[in-house]
Amino acid sequence: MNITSAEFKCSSQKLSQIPNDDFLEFAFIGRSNVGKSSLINMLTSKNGLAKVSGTPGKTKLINHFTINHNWYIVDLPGYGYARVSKQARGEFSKLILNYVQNCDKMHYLFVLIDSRLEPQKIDIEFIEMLGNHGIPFGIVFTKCDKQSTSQTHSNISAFKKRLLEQWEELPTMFVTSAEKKTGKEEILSFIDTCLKNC
Ligand SMILES: Nc1nc2c(ncn2[C@@H]2O[C@H](COP(=O)(O)OP(=O)(O)O)[C@@H](O)[C@H]2O)c(=O)[nH]1
Ligand SMILES: [Mg+2]
Repeated sequence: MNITSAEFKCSSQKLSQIPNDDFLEFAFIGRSNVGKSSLINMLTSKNGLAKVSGTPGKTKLINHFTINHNWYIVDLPGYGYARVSKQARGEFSKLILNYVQNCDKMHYLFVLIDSRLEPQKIDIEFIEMLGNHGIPFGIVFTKCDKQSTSQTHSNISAFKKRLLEQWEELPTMFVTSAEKKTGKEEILSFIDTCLKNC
């Protein structure tokens, strides 16, 4: 699929404010600074579409972008940007939970994971919550240009191993670099297939 048109639609601070139409939503989420805005810009080939920031935790709203006049990319707020206490972990913001658990228009959720890191508790807990609620999701490993391919593969293997401790099946996975445009075709053709099967 080619993205020929990508436009900012709106920012919402509540589920009741999101667009009331029948465009399907493909949402992106992850820890702050994981590379969400960069990935959205890379997928849409539009550099200033989502704001890229070196300072984590800035976006607290749900941002909708209209793609090809018939579906949405949804940029969700990052989770886990504060150095929160152990107890606070796993308590994702109400806005995030409300959207991912209750938005019927959300067709698929891409969970971004920094490919440089060993499995992070907060990501594992988020994925566990998704699995428990039967939310359709895939995993996008980001920033793979920042290390060798073998290091990326070894980190992804560790992540898979961690998931298999809890789940029998692994979700769909993508390996990406916003810098090198790695994974663009794979994600866009995946979305294309979803749209065609609806
Ligand atoms: N080298 C490299 N840097 C990246 C990549 N994706 C994001 N970054 C950098 O990581 C930082 C956070 O990116 P951003 O897209 O704002 O993350 P967000 O908070 O998840 O939206 C920025 O300094 C980006 O330039 C990538 O694929 N490769
Ligand atoms: Mg961002």
